Amino acid sequence: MRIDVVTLFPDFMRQCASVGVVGRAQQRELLQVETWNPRDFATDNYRTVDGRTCGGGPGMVMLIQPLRDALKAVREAAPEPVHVVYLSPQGARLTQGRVEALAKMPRIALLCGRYEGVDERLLAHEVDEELSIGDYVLSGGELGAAVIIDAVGRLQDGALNDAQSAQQDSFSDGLLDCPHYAKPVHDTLGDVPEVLLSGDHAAIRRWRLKQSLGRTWLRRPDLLAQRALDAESRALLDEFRREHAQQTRHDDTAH
Ligand code: 4HQ
Repeated sequence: MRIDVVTLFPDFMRQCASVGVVGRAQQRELLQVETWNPRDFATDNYRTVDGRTCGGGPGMVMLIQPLRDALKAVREAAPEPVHVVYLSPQGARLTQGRVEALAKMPRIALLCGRYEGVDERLLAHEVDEELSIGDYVLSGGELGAAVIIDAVGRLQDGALNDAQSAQQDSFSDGLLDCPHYAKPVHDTLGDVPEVLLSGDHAAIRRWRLKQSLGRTWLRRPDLLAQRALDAESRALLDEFRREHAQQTRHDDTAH
């Protein structure tokens, strides 16, 4: 897929997309990231891209014209229709579900605002979807765009090797990830759970699913409420809760 980023900081965005799994996806031509600087589309000698907010008060707003011309260039750079995303705290929260939908599109454009944001009329006419990466305020849309490039880039066919398979991810089934261990089996920090050394693959699968269910119940009960559990998962979560209650009682009486 192709991702076009409209940003005042194109070097930063290219750097973000050049490392790790996503950088490799670009080398393998599974992903193409292009940047467009609105400043290159400004028409005055100062290359102005922002103006005072109408109605007064502090702060600047990104002007329609340079952004409209940048997006026109984006649309004309390749034949496929472009799904334009604007990053802002006013957008819908980014979730793995939305990431998966974006990952299936042939082309998306990420519009990064600075200052107080972008003139509302440009958003109304040129933007298909407004997304937020969380309830906090950033100084620009670039980090949100980097989050989307990373999350979407790693889902491209062939970007992950078998060991990294997206199937095994936290959230791929709406649950948190299970704990992971490597050698040494015994360490002053503790021992690796015995079941993981047993070679019993069915038992290991059940243990991992139980841990995922248990941690989701403990840390993110909101995620569990959103999905119906099958009989096996219900039984495993019950087991986890019993063991957790036992553990808690034990901790309370330990001196
Ligand atoms: N901003 N999720 C304000 C964000 C943000 C977020 C980007 C700050 C847009 C104008 N973007 N600018 N949260 O805080 O995506």
